[in-house]
Amino acid sequence: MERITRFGVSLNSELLRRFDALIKEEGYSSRSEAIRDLLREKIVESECGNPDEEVVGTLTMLYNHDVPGLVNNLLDIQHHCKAKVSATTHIHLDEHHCVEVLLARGKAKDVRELADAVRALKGIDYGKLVLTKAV
Ligand code: NI
Repeated sequence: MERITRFGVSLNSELLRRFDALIKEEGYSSRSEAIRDLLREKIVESECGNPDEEVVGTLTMLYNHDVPGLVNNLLDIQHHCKAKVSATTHIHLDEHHCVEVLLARGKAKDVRELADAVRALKGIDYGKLVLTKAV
């Protein structure tokens, strides 16, 4: 069974007022739940900063599939990278543009290397990587 610890926090009232307004807007039912999420987010961010940490990465990309060689290069990178590509989803946005979300697992440095290689391709208009792990 998980042990729960209570602790007190001192902060100025204006900061607390703004925090309460924000979490109310986001639908939190209590400060505790909002603070737990903030702590997890901070820990995930820090641990994913460790190059050897095992993580899951989602890479959201927007690209123009008409750019010569782009689609082949995209596939080639995914087949040869150190990270393991678990899944991709693809939406044909309009006649020229595609949105693709790629899910990859592996060491943070390998997932970042994959994302960097993809983003550097000519024709990739947008590429945003989010790393996560269980905490
Ligand atoms: Ni497409």
